[in-house]
Amino acid sequence: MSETKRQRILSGIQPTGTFTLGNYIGAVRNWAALQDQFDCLYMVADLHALTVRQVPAELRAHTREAASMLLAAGIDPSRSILFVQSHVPAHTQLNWILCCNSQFGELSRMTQFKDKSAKHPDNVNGGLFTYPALMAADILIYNADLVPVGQDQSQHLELARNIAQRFNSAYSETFVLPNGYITKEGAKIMSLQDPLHKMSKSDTNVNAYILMTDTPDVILRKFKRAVTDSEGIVRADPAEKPGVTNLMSIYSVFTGKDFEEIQREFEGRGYGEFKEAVAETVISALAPIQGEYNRILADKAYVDGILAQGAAAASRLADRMVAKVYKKVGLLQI
Ligand code: AQP
Repeated sequence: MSETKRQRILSGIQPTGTFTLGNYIGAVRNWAALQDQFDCLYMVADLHALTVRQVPAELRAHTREAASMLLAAGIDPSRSILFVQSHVPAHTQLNWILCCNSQFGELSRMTQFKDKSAKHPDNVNGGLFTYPALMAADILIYNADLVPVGQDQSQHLELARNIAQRFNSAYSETFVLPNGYITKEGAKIMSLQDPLHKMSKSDTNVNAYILMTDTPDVILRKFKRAVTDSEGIVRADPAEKPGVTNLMSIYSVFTGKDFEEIQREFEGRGYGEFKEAVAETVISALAPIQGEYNRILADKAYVDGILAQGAAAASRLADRMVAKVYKKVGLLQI
């Protein structure tokens, strides 16, 4: 009896700060579940983080913290490959080849490049511009079939497909064309202070986000301060009531209730009570993860051991692909 090969998934997260509730709901929470169905590679994308200026000591700390949080959130190193991007040099080797197969015009059209350039006008660097080629390398180097992405990354995934297709037609079939994997719970969580923008870990306003490590008091306080509107009715309306709708999305994720049920539950009750209920569900959902996280983070040797094992396993796959690509493009093999 022939066994069907499991599809391969690759996903990454930047160690640009402590993960937010947005990172958890939109990405990390789903990663653990995907392990049942797919062969998964999960990467702490430290090289991508460098496209924005980082404090070296903080980047190092955040990288180990990110790995610890992924383990705490259920990534199982005996089933998945968990690694740090810079520990697998093949990513940067393939990146150069893919940069040489990307066009200036297509890279210029990336909205993330435009957004981040506007956000950091003093540091519009080459890495920020060629970021999508490195992201393409991250995916194509493992022949990943599926990439779980939020809407914000779909343009980059499309570009990765275009680069792969261009390479395949110039040099013969080499890369699998990756598809986006949209999880149904992949809600986009918005800033608590400016609900028209997504919740981001690098936001300068600490009240804009809930961190995965925030204490119950801090979580409650941040939700109490969340921007809503003057209507005083808990109902979903993304255009007119983005703040309340965002809180409803968060409540829905952790309670499993849909918007109608939530609306009924809080009928005739004010925003104060609603915000407290949202905070309570988040506090209890995060408590077990926080406990695990603190335990794992304290065991540096364990985390580093997992990352070394992950780097070795990822390198075995990635080095093979780079060797193949170098040969195809005509680099001399000796
Ligand atoms: N607010 C969000 N809601 C849902 N999903 C989100 N993600 C990020 N923010 C939200 C998802 O998290 C994954 C990893 O993201 P990343 O760290 O690689 O970069 P990012 O998307 O730029 O995340 P941040 O928190 O906004 O980081 P900074 O502030 O450094 O730019 C991705 O799958 C993303 O969709």
